[in-house]
Amino acid sequence: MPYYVTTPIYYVNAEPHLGHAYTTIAADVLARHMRQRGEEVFFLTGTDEHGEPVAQAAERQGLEPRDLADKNAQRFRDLTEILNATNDFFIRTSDPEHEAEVQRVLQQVYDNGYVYEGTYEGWYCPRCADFKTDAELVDGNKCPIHLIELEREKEDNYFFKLSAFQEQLEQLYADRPDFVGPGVRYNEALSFIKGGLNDVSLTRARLRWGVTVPWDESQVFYVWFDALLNYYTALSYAREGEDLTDRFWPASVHLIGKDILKFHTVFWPAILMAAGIEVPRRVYVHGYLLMGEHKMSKSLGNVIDPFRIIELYGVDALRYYLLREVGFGQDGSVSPEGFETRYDTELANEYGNLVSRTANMIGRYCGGVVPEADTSSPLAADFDSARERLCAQIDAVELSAALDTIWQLVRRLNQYLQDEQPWKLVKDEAQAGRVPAILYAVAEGLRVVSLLLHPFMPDKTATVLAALGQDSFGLDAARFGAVGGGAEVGEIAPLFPRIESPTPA
Ligand code: ME8
Repeated sequence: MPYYVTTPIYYVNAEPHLGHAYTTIAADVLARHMRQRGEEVFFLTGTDEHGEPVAQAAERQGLEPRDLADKNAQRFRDLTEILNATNDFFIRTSDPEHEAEVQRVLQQVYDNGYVYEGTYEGWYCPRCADFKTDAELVDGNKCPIHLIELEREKEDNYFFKLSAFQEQLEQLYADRPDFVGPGVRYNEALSFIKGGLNDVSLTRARLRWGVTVPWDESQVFYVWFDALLNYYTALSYAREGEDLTDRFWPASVHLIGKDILKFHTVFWPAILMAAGIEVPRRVYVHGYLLMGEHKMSKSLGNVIDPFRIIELYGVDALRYYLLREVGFGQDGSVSPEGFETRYDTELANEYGNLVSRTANMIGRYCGGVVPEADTSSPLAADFDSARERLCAQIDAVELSAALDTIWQLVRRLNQYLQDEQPWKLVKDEAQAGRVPAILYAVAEGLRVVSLLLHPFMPDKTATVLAALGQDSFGLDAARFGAVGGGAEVGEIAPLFPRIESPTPA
């Protein structure tokens, strides 16, 4: 079945930070892994450009919303590229094709009888582009996420009859326990629904920066409906002259952070039902990257710049660190110190050293060629069961668990070398004959583990695989013993060289 994975589309009201990089990296790991399995994959990311958050940020900077959007959309595109993300398309909600498709779908919702005129009054957070209930406010009348004072807003606009989907949504959750993952987020979404759904405002009367409402051109659509629809509209124009909707819809998985759970697990399926479109297969919700105890966020100003880390340490180290340090699905703290520790102890000492020791020994003891040997190594069973486990973990979007499965193999190989000590055996005439089989097993293990690791660290693993004579990345080849000896092992420069940590500015 084709695999369609998405990230949220990011607001262009500010520059990208590490939190945005996190979701894009995770989605890229899924996309790359599924391609390794031979699936047909479509991977979408992009930018959310309409609404108050962007209009207000532009005003603060003395810019037109479109100019701010152009500037920051380019920064998000740059991020996608520097992260080595293999997205098939980058959507901008200011694309005219997207706008036309939003109008078409929401007109359908209107024609189906799920829209009415009303007056809205409530606490509105312009940064969230969302109304808050009294129960959600903190410190009097502050937004619980952005900690800014909120104002009460009142306006006449059009409402979406979310309440009409109470039963259908409950049924969806009953029928599909994996609609939302992990389980704790499924429960959160379901209890929100069971708490009783109120209708929501679908349009804004005061704002100009948005998609015009086709049945009342004095209004624009509320940015969240315009934004959510990106996942669907992109397929209609991502590839010139081709409509990919039938092939890839419904999406396999929408990856999101927990800040936008309600929109994706409640509003999104409801609006699709109202338009008569199939709902996605799954929404997977990851946790927050924290700085100390606080969510890393542009409004709190405690953000880490991913461009800077990549410039210093390379993109693969960052990709690895984020998925290793923070259990995917949970919140977790990140820090420069934590990053450096994992860089030194795991990337340089465990994987990097394994690679250079293996290449050196094959150079010195085997004339630089992976020895031909019996493929029935004691390592084979561990590697093959790990591959199965990894695929199941990726299917369940358990990315940190998947990375741990791989890392146990890296450790298994280091342990094997430590136990066998081929550098001692070569000096003992009675034992030296065992060395080729040992080095074959390590080289073969390294080849398999590098294939499994490829989606997480595409550049470094490609270097290792090329040195081992493996130039394709399909998972079919990731079986221990699938390749015999004979590969000429080239020179491999240290994969993770020591980096002097920069002095704080
Ligand atoms: O919400 N930890 O855009 P946004 C982990 N435009 N992930 C984080 C993070 C953190 N500290 N900070 C940001 C929007 N993210 C809307 C989405 S989708 C139809 C519209 C990631 O720029 C995470 O994926 O505020 C989060 O959900 C997203 O960035 C929010 O990005």
